[in-house]
Amino acid sequence: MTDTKFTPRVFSGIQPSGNLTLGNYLGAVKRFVEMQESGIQTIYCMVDLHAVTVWQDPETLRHNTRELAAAYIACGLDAEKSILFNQSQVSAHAELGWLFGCVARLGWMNRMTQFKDKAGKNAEKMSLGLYGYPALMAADILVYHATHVPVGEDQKQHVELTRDIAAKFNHDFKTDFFPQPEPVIDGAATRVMSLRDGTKKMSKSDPSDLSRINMTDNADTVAKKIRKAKTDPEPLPDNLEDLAGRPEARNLINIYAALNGQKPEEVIAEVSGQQFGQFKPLLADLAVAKLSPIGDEMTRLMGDVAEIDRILGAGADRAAEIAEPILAQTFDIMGMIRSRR
Ligand code: AQP
Repeated sequence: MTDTKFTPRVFSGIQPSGNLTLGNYLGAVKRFVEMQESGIQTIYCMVDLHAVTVWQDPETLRHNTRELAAAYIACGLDAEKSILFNQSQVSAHAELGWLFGCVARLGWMNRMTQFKDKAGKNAEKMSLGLYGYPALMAADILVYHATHVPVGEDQKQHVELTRDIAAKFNHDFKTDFFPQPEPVIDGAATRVMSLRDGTKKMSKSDPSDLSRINMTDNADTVAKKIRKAKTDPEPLPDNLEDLAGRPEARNLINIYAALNGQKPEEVIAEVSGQQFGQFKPLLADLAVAKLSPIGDEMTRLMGDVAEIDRILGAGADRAAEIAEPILAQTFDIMGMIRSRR
C-alpha cells in the first residue's frame, strides 16, 4: 500500500556506464516516459555516483552522462515535464546516502544478489561503494519522498531494501517521516535477457557486444545481432507454456511484445508455427523501426553538449529545491545542529 500522507512522486535513475541497452530501454526508460505522461511528478537521474562504484575513465564518464541524458530526451522524456539531472550535482543524495549507511545493517547488505553477481569471486577487490550501493539508492529515492520507482526486475530487491531502511529510520526515531516507496515493475520486458544466453540478463557491462542491442547501434548492427541471437531449431509453439525451457525463444517473444506494445500471448498466437528464420527478420524490422529514430535523435542532441549541460544544471536546481529541505529535516530528526547562515 502506498502511504496516503505522501503526494505521489516518481523517482528512478540509470547509471551512465555506457552502452545503454534495449533492456534499459524496455525495462526502465520506456516506462519512465509512460509515468511522465500520467501526470504524476517525475524525477529521473543519471546516477553518476553509482557508476563510479566501478572504475570509470573521467572523459568517458562525462561523455556517457551526456549520452544518457540524450537518450532520455530522445526516448520522450521532456525536461519541462520531468526533472532530469545527474546525481552528483545534488549533494543531498550523497549526504543522505551516508546517513542511510548508518541505518542499514551489514546483514541486509550481505543478502543483496546484485553485489554478489557483480563481485563474483572477487568481492575482496571490489570498492566499498559497490557494497554500499543500495544505501545510496535508498537515499536517491527517499530524498524526494518518492512513492513510486519504475525499475526492471533486477532492481526489485534494492527497492525492498529502501523500504526496510525507511521503516527502520521511522521506527528508530519514532517518526513517519519517510514513505514506503513501491517498485513499479510491469510490462512484457521487465527482464530482457542476453541474446547469447537466455538465462543471463542483458547488461551494459557484458563483455560480448553481441549479447545486447545498444540504443546507439545502427540498423545493420541491430539486424545482425538479432540474426545471430542464440535460438533453437524448434518452430514457435501456439502458447507461452510450451516455451518453458526455451529461454532464448521466450526472450525474443517478450522483446517483440514490448517493442510492439502487445502482450506476449498475443505475439505467440500470431507467429505460432514459424521457424526462427521467419520470425527473426520480423523482429529485426520492428526493432529497427522503433530504435532507429531514437538513435538518430540521440546523435542530433549530442551535437550540442552545452545544451545538454544546461538542461542537467537546470534540472539539478529543481531537484535540489525538493531534496534539500528533506535532508535538513532528516539531520534535525537525528539531532544534528544546523546553525550556518
Ligand atoms: N536486462 C534488463 N531488462 C530489464 N530492465 C533492465 N534494467 C537493466 N537491465 C535490464 C533496468 O535498467 C535500469 C537501469 O539500470 P542501471 O544502469 O542502474 O544498472 P543495472 O541494473 O546494473 O543495468 P546494467 O545494464 O546491467 O548495467 P551495468 O552493466 O552497468 O551494471 C534499472 O531500472 C534496471 O532494472
